[in-house]
Amino acid sequence: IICVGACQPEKKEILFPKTDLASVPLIPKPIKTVATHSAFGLDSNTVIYTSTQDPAFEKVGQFLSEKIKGKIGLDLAVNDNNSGKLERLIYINQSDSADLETPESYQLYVQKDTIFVNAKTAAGAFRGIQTLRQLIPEKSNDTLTDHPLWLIPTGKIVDAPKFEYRGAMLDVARHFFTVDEVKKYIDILAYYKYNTIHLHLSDDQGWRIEIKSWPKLTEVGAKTEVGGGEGGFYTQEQYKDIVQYAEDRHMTVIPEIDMPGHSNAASLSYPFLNGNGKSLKPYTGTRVGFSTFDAQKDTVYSFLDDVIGEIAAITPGPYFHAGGDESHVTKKNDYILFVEKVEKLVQKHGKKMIGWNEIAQANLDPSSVAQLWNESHSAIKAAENGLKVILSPSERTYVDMKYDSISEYGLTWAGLIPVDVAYNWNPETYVEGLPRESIIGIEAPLWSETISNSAELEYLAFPRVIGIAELGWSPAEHCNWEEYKQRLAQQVPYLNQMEVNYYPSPLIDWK
Ligand code: TNX
Repeated sequence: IICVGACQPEKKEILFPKTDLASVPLIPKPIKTVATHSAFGLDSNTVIYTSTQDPAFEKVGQFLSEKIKGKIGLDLAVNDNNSGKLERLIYINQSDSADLETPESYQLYVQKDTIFVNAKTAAGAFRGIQTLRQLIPEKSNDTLTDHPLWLIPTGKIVDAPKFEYRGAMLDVARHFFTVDEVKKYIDILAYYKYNTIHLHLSDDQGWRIEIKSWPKLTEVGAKTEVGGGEGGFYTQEQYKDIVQYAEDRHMTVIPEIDMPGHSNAASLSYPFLNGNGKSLKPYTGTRVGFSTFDAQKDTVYSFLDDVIGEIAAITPGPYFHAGGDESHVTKKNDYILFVEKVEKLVQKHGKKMIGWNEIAQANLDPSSVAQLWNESHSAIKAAENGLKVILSPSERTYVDMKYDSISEYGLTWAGLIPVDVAYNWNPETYVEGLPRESIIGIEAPLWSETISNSAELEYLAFPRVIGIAELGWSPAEHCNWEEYKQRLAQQVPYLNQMEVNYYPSPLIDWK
């Protein structure tokens, strides 16, 4: 017998199958899970309530309601005092409990009639509801009743991120990606608890963001991309729209303008910027390291003051990424001078600078951050100078590398990266000599020389970025390939629902 709603107490015997919270294929795996083997029956009488003090909590409740509707079709009211009997309740609660140690920590208690999501901040509640989304089965238990119930296993989850920074980078310069394509990527990243999306907005092949004080950057510099396609750019309004979409998912956008190298598109637009002495032509190939800004000219720095200022003004996050990689035609002294001056400009506009690991050659402020991609010794040097480090070791996290010899897209210079290689490493100990306290987190860069639309992006990103999400969030002792690959196999319903063109790696027994 199953009783819903108006059952008499004496008849209230609910024969739910035994559940096991600990065997739901959650990714990233939470710190602690305790199963109590009963079930919360999510149904049309369920309502969502949130702590009312903070409107950001209500938005988290609305986000959950929308995603539940998208997944199983149920339309749950949020903070609606007229919605009846409060039979089954999801309560998203602001809590100052000392157990919630970081802003993104959360606790999830699933009881028979009530689910509590406790968090100190709305960001923590947002991470918590991603776990809850993953606990909701695709199928209702409609063999028992014509009133469908989606059974959520009861128990308790206590969770917090390993790293404060969990990023994915998208190169929209080599090939342009539309606002909708970027949003789709962000939405999937949020499901796996990423909190940062880094947009590589300029390179030799194209300039991708409107700068009102220097209009030729987009009139000229945005019209090209790898392979000769039409390129494109985001207006400032479109960029703000992406920032808002990310913010709604408690994700930070980090804009990157790559310099002094990787700057052909900018110099083509304004030739006074050019410092390599050669004549300028649009570039649609995939070589690197041939362009540079002129580090000796004051006008270059006033240009950059405007560019950084305009972008900083529409970027709420704390960082501005100034690139700094592969400046092979910039003299070493010029490079150092340039990076140090750009750091000051970034700070003038209220941001902290991030740069690729080459920036460690300069004398930088400890508020700046070095992003390791190819030289461990640079990351160690940066840490010795008090900088924090983001880990993106190319042989593990470069999801633009091919998976294997039959991969359709991707490059190979950092090696082939099958799904297990991208997962099987420990960021906390990977770089020998780099102190744990210096590491703020990890990032998976997706360079776009070989990809130009969502389907191709997804082929390279998925499933590898899902594993990197777990490495960024879960304690090392929970990261085990043999066990992880079973959970990964069970992401198929979600990936199918999102119409994600993931690479069906033969290493995984896909469900
Ligand atoms: C190296 S990684 C680059 C990029 C390329 C990438 C291709 C880095 C900081 N620079 O310019 O797109 O390799 O994998």
